[in-house]
Amino acid sequence: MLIRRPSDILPSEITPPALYAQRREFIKSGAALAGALGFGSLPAFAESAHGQKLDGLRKSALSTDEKPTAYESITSYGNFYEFGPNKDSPLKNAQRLRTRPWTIQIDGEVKRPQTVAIDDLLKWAPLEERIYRLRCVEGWSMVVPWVGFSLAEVIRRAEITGNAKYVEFHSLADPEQMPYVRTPVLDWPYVEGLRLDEAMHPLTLLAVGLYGEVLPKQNGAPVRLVVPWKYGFKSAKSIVRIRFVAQQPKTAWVKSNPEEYGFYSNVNPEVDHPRWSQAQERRIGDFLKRKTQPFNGYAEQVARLYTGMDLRRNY
Ligand SMILES: Nc1nc2c(c(=O)[nH]1)N[C@H]1C(S)=C(S)[C@@H](COP(=O)(O)O)O[C@H]1N2
Ligand SMILES: [Mo]
Repeated sequence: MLIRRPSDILPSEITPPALYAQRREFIKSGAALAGALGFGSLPAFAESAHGQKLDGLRKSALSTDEKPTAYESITSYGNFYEFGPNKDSPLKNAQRLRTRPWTIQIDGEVKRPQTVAIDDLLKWAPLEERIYRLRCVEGWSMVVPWVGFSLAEVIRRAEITGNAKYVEFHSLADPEQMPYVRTPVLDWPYVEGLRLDEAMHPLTLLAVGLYGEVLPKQNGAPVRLVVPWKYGFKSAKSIVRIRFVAQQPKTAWVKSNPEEYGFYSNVNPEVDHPRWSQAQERRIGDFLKRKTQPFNGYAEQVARLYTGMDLRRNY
């Protein structure tokens, strides 16, 4: 079996997905069908399946007013290397992921390490809909109506010690459920990290849904990170551990190729990837490319986190 490393895939090979006619109408009819079959009152946080509504969502003032990318595109085109190297591998292969029972270990520099069941974690804060831009390091972007709450809520409950300076996020790495964890694409588990102030920023989201529904497995069910001003790979999927640490984490991408992927990975049109420019991006569903914005358009909210830092060196 020939497995290409993600870093060997050229941006010229990345094609936008087909345009789909069915959009939200499809979601609505799916929910109506579930209702007609008597599943209308499914517990909101059961295993993900299309049509499972999340109720009582607040609208967030942090949302962009741009038009969300089609549901079918968001859920069929993405990266989740535990399930394979192609853009449609996650959709095809992630359906075998079991998202219940699911626990998240919260440990490291905390006063009281704990293991929280996902359904308990979900009660820690009210769920919001947050529409964010997502910019992949490969040069494509989407607008995603996520559902979740600020990671800051978890940090507040975690009772961190004064030594906590960074946060690590570990994705599940179970070869029984994730076939490509047997292959050396990355040094598993997928580990990402943030500086504590980045993690505390109100924009930093723990997502448990999209388009008003339970998060699809291919998008990182049951819980994933979303850091909208950074390249997509910072947003770890299917998280099983949140660890507070004193030293800058060694992330899976930095370990695999430090020349190409830095710890910060803030979206920056002025700093090229070694093998391609980052000046432009293709919004999925659009034909023409558009200019990439510093910090993915979130500069006003986050640029102050990096005052005095050389963002060419700290890419
Ligand atoms: N565990 C894990 N998380 C991951 C990835 C991955 O391969 N494994 N890919 C990242 C990349 S490169 C991107 S662009 C986003 C894509 O997520 P989405 O398809 O849900 O938008 O997930 C990120 N999170
Ligand atoms: Mo990405």
